Amino acid sequence: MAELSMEAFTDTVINAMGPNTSPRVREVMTALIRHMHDFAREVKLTTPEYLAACDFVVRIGQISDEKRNEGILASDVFGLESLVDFLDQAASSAEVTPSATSEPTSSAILGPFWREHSPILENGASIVQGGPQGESVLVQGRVLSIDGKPVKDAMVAVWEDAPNGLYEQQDPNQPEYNLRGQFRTDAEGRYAFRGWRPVPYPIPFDGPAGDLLQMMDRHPNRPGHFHFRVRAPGHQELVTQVFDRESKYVDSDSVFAVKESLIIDFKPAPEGTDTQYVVDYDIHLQPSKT
Ligand code: MBD
Ligand code: FE
Repeated sequence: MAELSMEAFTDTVINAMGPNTSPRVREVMTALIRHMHDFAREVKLTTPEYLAACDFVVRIGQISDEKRNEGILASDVFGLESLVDFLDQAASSAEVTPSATSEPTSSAILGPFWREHSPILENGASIVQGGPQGESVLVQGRVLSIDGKPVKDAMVAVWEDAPNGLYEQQDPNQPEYNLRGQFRTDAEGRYAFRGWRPVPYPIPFDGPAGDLLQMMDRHPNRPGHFHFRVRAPGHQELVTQVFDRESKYVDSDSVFAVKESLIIDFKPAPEGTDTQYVVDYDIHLQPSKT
């Protein structure tokens, strides 16, 4: 058999897909195969390098469990989760209605530390259950539709790392669901919670994601941030993060999630209040797609 040309070889692999493949799978796989093959040709990938890449994928699986998602972490280091977030947001802001009085709040990546079923707490309650102490902050604001109307019964889920730079599931010394909570907005769309002023921290770098960072001579740090996931009747879900303007690494987030509109200010609280800082933060949601 004559050797196939490089290009013809790629077509042979693509054309091996059968007629029962769905159109989307065909579209995605065609592009994936083409880009993978072009990539290997461009860098003249060697067999040892190819085997190292397979081993990298194996190690992502081996180090992952219900508390550690190395797949998300490694893709974050490549900027892939943030790129997908940009694409998603560009697609959904193309449909912003003319009656809108404000921009929808920008999204940001979910990351590897989200957990479903965090405690449902009263507005104004603290998400601190124990663990290391930090600087206290009260975060408060309203959830509004982009036409300016308050959104009642939105569930605002928040999560953050502890003042030692570890999320609850990374740290055996923190109570289960520490620094996580969900808050239901009232008739004016208000939510409020107390927590610690988030601190910068390194993403876990003792596994394959860390090896990647090291190979590329990059640091593992993220600026201090709160995560939000907001789900409300009649509105599109919002997953985002807000970043402390004064935090180190705001300009060099290791996972490329910072957007200018998501940078917030921690204001010193008035004398005599029971918190050191206050953050006022309104969230603007887009109506559901019809
Ligand atoms: C995080 O805390 C995070 O929020 C993201 C997106 C990636 C790694 C660690
Ligand atoms: Fe995070």
